[in-house]
Amino acid sequence: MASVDDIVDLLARVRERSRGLLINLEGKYTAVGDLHGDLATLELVLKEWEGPYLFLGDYVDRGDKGLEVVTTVFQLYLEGKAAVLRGNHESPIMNIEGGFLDELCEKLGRKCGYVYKEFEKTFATLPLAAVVNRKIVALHGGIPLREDMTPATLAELEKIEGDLTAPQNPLAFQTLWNDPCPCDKYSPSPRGPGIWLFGRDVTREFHKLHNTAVVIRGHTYVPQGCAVHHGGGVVTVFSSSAGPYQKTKPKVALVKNGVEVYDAATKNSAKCPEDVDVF
Ligand SMILES: [Mn+2]
Repeated sequence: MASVDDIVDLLARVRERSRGLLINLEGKYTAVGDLHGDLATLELVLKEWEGPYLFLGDYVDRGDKGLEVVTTVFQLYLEGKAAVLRGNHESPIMNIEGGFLDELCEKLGRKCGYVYKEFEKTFATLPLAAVVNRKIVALHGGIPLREDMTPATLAELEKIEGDLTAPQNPLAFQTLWNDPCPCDKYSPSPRGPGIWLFGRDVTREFHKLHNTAVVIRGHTYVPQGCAVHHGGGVVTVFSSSAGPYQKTKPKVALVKNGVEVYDAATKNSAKCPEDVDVF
């Protein structure tokens, strides 16, 4: 187990290397969905799948090895072996109830509050989205909607300023929290106020605006570990079998000019259900 000083130093280095809220990537990536403290699956992915890796957020809470997972992911980032996006669980609004703060206190003792504040500051600097080879958009939750309910652009995400701790900005918040629905337009999300389910028209318009093909994202729990939405315009990858997700078969995706989903353990090509209605 790393010491408090080592963890605080690692977090400071991640903040120093921050490249903004939108990053551009080139090449072939192994994308990894929600891990939620599942160190065993992370280790399996690092052993069986080649980097560089593209982590889609939700490293902590629910599983009991969130600290190990998030520090491993950050270490890979500092070594230039991974791109690391923010999930809705990289936030104080989740970590008090979700288990990560308790985990820090169990593992680090009385300095846990101080270390948590360092995590909080670091989470706020993580990118909200990545564009791979100008074709594939990676983010944790979903396409954010403006006040007039049209899709926001990546350029708008890039320009977001101000305090992103919670995050307070509605477009940033929705990028971490929205989900696709098997519908045409949009509807309020059962996840809570300010969160939306977005439909086929939103996805089509978003890809038209950016000349992109696929949004790859995590966030939605599906027992199969993956799902395809909106005729392939959105792909969900889920990579945790920790905590409440023990029955999941974790998936990863190869991302280049398209998105191919595979079972993380067997390496077989995955059959992902289409247009699942999880809500
Ligand atoms: Mn999530």
